[in-house]
Parts: sequence; C-alpha cells; structure tokens
Amino acid sequence: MADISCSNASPANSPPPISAETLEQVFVTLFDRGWCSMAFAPDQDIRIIIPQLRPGLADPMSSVELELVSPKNSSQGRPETMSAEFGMGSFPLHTERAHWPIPPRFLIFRSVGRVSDRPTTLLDSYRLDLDEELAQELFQRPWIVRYGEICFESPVLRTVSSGRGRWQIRYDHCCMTPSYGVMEDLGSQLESALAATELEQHYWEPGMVLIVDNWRVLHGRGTSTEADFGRSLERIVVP
Ligand SMILES: O=C(O)CCC(=O)C(=O)O
Ligand SMILES: [Fe+2]
Repeated sequence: MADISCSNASPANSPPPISAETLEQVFVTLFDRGWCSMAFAPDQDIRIIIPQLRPGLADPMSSVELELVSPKNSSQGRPETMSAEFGMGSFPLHTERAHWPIPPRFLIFRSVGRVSDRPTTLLDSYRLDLDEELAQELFQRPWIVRYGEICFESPVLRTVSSGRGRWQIRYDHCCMTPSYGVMEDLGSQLESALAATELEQHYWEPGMVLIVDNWRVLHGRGTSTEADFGRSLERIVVP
C-alpha cells in the first residue's frame, strides 16, 4: 500500500500531538495524490486539522459534525443511505454528498473501532484515461441528481477556477443519472473508465486518520471476510 505515516508510533505507543510541520508534509501528499493517511493521537479531536486544510472556515470545531460510521445490515441502515442499499457488502465508488449543491471539499476519517480487514477504496479521478469525446460529455452533459426531495442537474466534471486542480468530480451512481444525450451509454462508459483505473485500497490500523480530497478522489468501501460490525470510523465532511 502506498501510504505515508507521520509517526513511527504503534497503536500501543500512541503518537504525540501532531505538529504544524508534520501536517504540512501530509498536505504535500494530499495535494500530490488526492489523499493521505497518518497516525494521530487518540485524545485529539480530528477537527483540529480543519483550520490548516480550509483556512478561514468559521468555527469548524462547532460547525462540523463528527459522525460515527460502521457496517450495518440493510435493515439497520437509514433510508437512502448506502448501508440501507448495500448492507454489509461493498460500497461503490462515490463522491461524498454528491447531492449537496457543493459537495464537501474534504473528508476526514479516523479508525476508532475494532480491527477489520475491510479497506476503504480510493480512486484518483486525475488518473482516469478519458478519450476526448467522453471527457467532453462528462463536462457538458447534465446528470439528474436526485435524493429524497432534492433534485437538480449537474455535470460529472467541472472546471475549477482556482488552485492546482484539474477538475472537480461529482459522481455517485446511486443518486445520479445522465440526462438524455448523443452518447446513449454515458453511464456505462464512465463505469468502464473507472473500472480500468487503478483502485487503491486503504487498510486501517487503530487510530489512523485518512484525509480525502472529495473533489478529486472517489471513495468506497471494500469487503470483509467477517461480519465486522465493530469496524468503526469517525467521519467529518469539511465544506
Ligand atoms: O467505510 C468506509 O470505508 C467508507 C464508507 C463511506 O463511503 C463513508 O463513510 O462515507
Ligand atoms: Fe462515503
């Protein structure tokens, strides 16, 4: 697994509070490949990372909610969630909150539960090998985004006006369908391009933190050989 760690600390020997310099190194990897992971002191709130990631975001400690996510049977999942649809199986690659007008800029996870062999899957959209026609369609064709009462149109790819980003991707086939267009099989062409792109598997160790650029990298959930109900991730979405 291509991965970086900010500390040599083992889970039994928990890492010291993270320094600004260390975080800066982590961010270099984040901007280089779209995601990064690191060891993190268990008694520190992961929201302390936000001011460095998104300077100027007002009051992140109280405005950003800390969620806890664990594998569930379909019947236990809240309606319209991936848990309700896929239960203990794998989750397809997606942009987090693709149904938000502006999906969160970053996602941060921390492993806080039992050890599980179930990875988080990651796909860097900058590695997609798109031919000109498919790329053009993904920039131009509106998709219907539908989630509960929410319904609006958006393309899968958008140009970003500032920063180093190549584009911003929004994709979740659970809530998005291509509107009618010339390339009839746009959905399956995109799925084929995703399937042809290297998927990274992020295996968890206790306490580890994973930061994902949600405008660049699609994430999902792998499978486990066990009913790993005790696998638990803290999750925050950073606007
Ligand atoms: O459980 C995971 O590895 C990630 C699942 C997921 O898509 C999420 O929590 O947003
Ligand atoms: Fe997700």
